[in-house]
Amino acid sequence: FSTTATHIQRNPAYSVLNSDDVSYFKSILGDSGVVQDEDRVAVANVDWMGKYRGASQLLLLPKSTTEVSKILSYCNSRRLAVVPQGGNTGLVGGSVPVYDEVIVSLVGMDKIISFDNVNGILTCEAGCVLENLSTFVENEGFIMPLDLGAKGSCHIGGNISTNAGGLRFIRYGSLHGNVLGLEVVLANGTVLDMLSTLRKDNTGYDLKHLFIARRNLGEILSAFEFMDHHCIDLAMKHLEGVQNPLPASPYKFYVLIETTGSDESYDKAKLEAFLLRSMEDGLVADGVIAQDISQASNFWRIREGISEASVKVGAVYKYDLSIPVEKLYDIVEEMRIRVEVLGYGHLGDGNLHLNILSSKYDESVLAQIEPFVYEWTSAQRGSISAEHGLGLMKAEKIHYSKSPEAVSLSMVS
Ligand code: 2HG
Ligand code: ZN
Repeated sequence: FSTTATHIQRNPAYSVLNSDDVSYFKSILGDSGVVQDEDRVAVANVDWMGKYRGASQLLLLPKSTTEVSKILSYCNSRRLAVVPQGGNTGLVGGSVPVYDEVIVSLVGMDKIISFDNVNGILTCEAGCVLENLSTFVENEGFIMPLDLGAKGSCHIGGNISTNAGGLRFIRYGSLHGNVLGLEVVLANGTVLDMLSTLRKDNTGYDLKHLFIARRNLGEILSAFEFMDHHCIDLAMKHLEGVQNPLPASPYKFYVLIETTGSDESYDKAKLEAFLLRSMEDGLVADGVIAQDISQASNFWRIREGISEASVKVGAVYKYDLSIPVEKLYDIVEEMRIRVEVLGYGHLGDGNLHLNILSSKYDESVLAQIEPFVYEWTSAQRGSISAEHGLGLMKAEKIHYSKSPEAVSLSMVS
């Protein structure tokens, strides 16, 4: 064989592994997590094409984030070079050592942690084999947005680290666009918890049933907006020239669904069937479908005009929160005990716009809202800035949504 990496010189600043190092690793991983057996280490030293080959003496098999963190923290302090390894199916020599790096294989971290079948969110460890994940979600009626030839061996961690494209890219776009959160161990062992958007607990609130719309309309759904009746009342009162398409309807919630497919008559039939079925099932009490562009823009005018209508009252305090969809409206109801509130937003993204109305800006009103809103959102592991940004308003509040490690990392990067 030949290795194409020989032009890279081993950096003399890296230490050479010794027996104390091996003893330390055994103390954290146990004997079975520390592999020195020549045959087993040899397999991990070479890529599957036999093209790239390193000379590592040690293969480590952590089983948890804590163990990965301890390994990296130790290697960092000892200046031992490390190569992380997943399914070792790469084509560019990225998953094997070049010299004597310690190989940290994620093969033992192959657990599916949770699957939220309301929102279609999978949380799993980095060492899960792609095909196993596909089979798992397919049994739940979903599919992975990634498929590729090496699926039987490659790990999702490696897929994400290389932003693997594969066979479904044309439909679902890049894998990074499908990753909602990550837990990351930095080279110095620091654990960065950026998983917050993945933590769903599914304690049922009726709003989650509205997600059935998402499943039924699937590929043609292009907007899924919700607003409570306070929003509709306010829009009717303050916006000129808009009409309530459901005039005699004292319902608590309204949803505006837009579909954009390639065949108008097919889309319309699908939407009508969905509405009919939802009404029969009691999920939806009443609904109308826009018959032409001008009706459709009237519907949109109501939804888009809520923000504009909210400032007509005098003063408005605006919060832009990402919250697990099942809990999305709980905060609105909790706030309503104290102040006048509008709840609306992008339900499809779990993004609530919480608007608090007041006759004037006043410290005593603000004291009713903050820090409660931020603390509540933080306790749900939500985000205090879903789409509007932090700005002057929330520059000092970032810690409610990001760990100190993540904040300090973004300061230096
Ligand atoms: C919207 O979705 C905008 O209407 C504005 O993001 C939200 O004013 C707001 O709170
Ligand atoms: Zn918005």
